[in-house]
Amino acid sequence: MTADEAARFVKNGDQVGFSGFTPSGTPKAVPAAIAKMAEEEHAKGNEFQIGIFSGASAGDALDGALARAKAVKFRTPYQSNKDMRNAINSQEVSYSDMHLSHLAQELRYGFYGDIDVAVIEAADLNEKGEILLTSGVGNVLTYANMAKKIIVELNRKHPVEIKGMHDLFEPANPPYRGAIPIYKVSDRGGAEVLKVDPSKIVAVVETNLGNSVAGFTPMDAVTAKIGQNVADFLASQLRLGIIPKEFLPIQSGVGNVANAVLGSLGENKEIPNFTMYTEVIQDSVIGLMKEGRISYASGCSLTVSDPVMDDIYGNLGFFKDKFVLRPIELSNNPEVIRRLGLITINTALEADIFGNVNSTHVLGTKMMNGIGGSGDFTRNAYISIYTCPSTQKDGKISPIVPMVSHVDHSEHSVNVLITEQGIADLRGKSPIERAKTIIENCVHPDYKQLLWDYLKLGKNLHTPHSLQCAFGMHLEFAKSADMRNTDWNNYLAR
Ligand code: 0RQ
Repeated sequence: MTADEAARFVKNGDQVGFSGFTPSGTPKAVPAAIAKMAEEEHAKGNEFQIGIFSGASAGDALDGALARAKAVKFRTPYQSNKDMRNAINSQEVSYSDMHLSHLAQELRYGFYGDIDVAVIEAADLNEKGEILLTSGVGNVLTYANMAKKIIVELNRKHPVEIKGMHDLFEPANPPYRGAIPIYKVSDRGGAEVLKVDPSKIVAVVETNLGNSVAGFTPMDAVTAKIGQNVADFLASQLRLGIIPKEFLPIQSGVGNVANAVLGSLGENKEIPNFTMYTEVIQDSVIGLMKEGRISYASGCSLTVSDPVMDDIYGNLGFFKDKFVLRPIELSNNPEVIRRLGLITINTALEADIFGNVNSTHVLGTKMMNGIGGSGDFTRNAYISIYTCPSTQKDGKISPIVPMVSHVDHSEHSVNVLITEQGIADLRGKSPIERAKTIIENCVHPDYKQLLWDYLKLGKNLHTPHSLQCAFGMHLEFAKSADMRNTDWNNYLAR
């Protein structure tokens, strides 16, 4: 049937689970039709809002369209869309920012009520209810199992030959959960297709829509230097024998810094060919696979630009035994992350001189995207690394501050902080020692003296904070739009 007809199965107040992860594997036609239907209902004076459960960010066709239609009551676990972000920050949408690996199990535990409808992007399906997923998985297994109704978007952009690309397995709930049988990145413990009760499928909508994943902006000097510093740090750990000579699997976040880091790892001659156990497989991973530098990647989605997707689908013979796509519950699973010994590299929006990291809130109050998988990986890593540039907004903001304005990753989980200025290894250090190494190695020269002066304010304390001044740099930015104007005396006097 048409997307408009299928959308009619979604009712006001429903909780809807969407397959996929990022725009990859996420339905595109049915969400747009739900948004259109919501606008029509609103025009008639009727209420129409739904709760949205996804794998992660879901792209403009879902998050953007539904936010603009004011059709969203509740959203979890992650988003990165401008219109959805605005709706969240104006309290129009209730947003529960969650560790991505938690959502599926917590839904099964009954924390969030029912899933009324699951909308699933498929490359193929049959009358037995076997669904071949596309390029992203997310939480689809749990949504499909829990849903009362299933709508399938059969997307012809994805060839049926991709069968075998997925490893689909849902852990049992406690007290019956066993070990997850992944002992190396390429191990598989599950099925190639998603099996659902065929009587639950109420609609099949045929589409031919690409993922429209944006390419990367050209690398600038700061990003390139951060990447190089990460590669140099890992090479030094290899030389010391802290990282075994076989190397360890890499997890890296998404975006330009992650792209630069992977590029630098690929170029560094000391680092052997490596594997990835990560969330999102992006363009740079595919490039390094072709060069032989990455031998295998396990992820939750292929979030690659359209030309790279065409390359993969055109050369499935080469790529198919080099990667696997799994549910987020497995790609981000703490048991597996700790067992495999992942080196995790994620981006901080803000970090403090004691090693706490804020990944989510701009200046403490405004949601940017969400914690995503960063917490799943950081807390369980072999070595957890955070990167950020040493300044933002033409130098007017220092992402390194006395106290983060929101905490996502605490000092207990963050091993290493890296900016384009240098590397702060925080392992085994006391708070004052961490502060000294961060200020010395990572802070921009414009902010060094300011932060050295801050450190002198809290004498003879285990964590030498001045509670009057801890947010002085944030308050100064609110006042003069430039953190460099901060004068601690203004706050000490309060
Ligand atoms: O502003 O958009 O106006 O230019 O914030 O900053 O430097 O472009 O950072 O795009 O790499 O995203 C942490 C958000 C970084 C991302 C975050 C302003 C800055 C700019 C964006 P503009 P950049 P990136 C597993 C890993 C959480 C999820 C995660 C993220 C804009 O990496 O969402 O880690 N992480 N997942 O100017 C005020 C500061 C600022 C600031 C930056 N301190 N104060 N503004 N900005 N720092 C993978 C997945 O989960 C999928």
